[in-house]
Amino acid sequence: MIVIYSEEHRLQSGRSELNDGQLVPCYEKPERADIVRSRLEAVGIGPILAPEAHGPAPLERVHDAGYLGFLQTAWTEWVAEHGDWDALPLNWVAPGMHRRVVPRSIDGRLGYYSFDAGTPITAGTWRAATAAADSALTGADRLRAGDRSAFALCRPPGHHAGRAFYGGYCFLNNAAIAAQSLRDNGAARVAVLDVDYHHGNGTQEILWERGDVLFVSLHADPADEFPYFSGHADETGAGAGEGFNLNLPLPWGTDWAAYAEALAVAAARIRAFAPDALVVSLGADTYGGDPISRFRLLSEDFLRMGAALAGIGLPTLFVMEGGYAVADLGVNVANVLTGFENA
Ligand code: SS9
Ligand code: ZN
Repeated sequence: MIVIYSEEHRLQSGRSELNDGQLVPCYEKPERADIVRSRLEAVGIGPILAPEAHGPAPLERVHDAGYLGFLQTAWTEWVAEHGDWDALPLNWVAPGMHRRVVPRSIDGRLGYYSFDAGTPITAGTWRAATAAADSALTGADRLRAGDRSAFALCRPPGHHAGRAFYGGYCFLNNAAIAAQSLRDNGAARVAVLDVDYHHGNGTQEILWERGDVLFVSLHADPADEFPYFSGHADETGAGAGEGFNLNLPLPWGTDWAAYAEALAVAAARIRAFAPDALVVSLGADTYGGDPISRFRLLSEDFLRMGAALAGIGLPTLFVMEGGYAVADLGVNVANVLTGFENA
């Protein structure tokens, strides 16, 4: 399968994130994409191609114009105010406060447009994020051209980014942007299946009122796990989207046997929806060795995951999301794609 990859991912290289009360080196780092790329080369998955630029229009189909403008200028404004150091937010709105007025202050706007302190904006964030979105869009183009599958090796990831917010290492929602592109170019229905360990709260928010794009997510129970305020089983969509959002929260310690059962439920729901294409938000942080996650999948289980995804029987665009056990990330991601191709 064709792999779409941009060197521009390196431009997102934050110094630190707030984790467990400390500023620690960013888990979401350039080495992640490097090791995936080299493993794909080693096992012969490819060719690996650069993305085509798609311009601002497909981003504006999914994200708020004010938010996109903020992301483009945030770094310059931050440096003018505080100097050359990663931009992190420090204040958020609480119930009873107001977010009617967009703050003039860059610090105020960082909080206004975000939901965590783990997602630094750096000099290269906008360029890296747009290259990742272009990779997902180029992958969507491949499906339209008739490919059975494609892999967009996106970095930074996207599934936590909403219409007008960033967080969870994500700025632009690559999977939602690709799904919208498929819709805008002839697909009547598209399904997004999120297998990252964390709930894809951004994708859910973007697709909440959509009956034409089904969102299904397997993830750690938000009662215990980031992002905490999204991902419960009773979140089913609203308006035209009622019934088109399926969350399958799973407990800490989930292994392949339990995961496979939930994946079968997800697959059945997607087949019943009968979409023209499937976008898989592919996080490998369900791996037992992941440093910030608590599922117990083994490397060989990712082969089984790929085979199960192939069993859904749809043209499939894989979009890279999380996975922080860097040494094993290449093997785990390549295993999903190999399992899919060999099914
Ligand atoms: C764990 C902090 C988790 C955010 C994780 C975002 C994952 C994106 N102590 N912080 S796939
Ligand atoms: Zn994740």
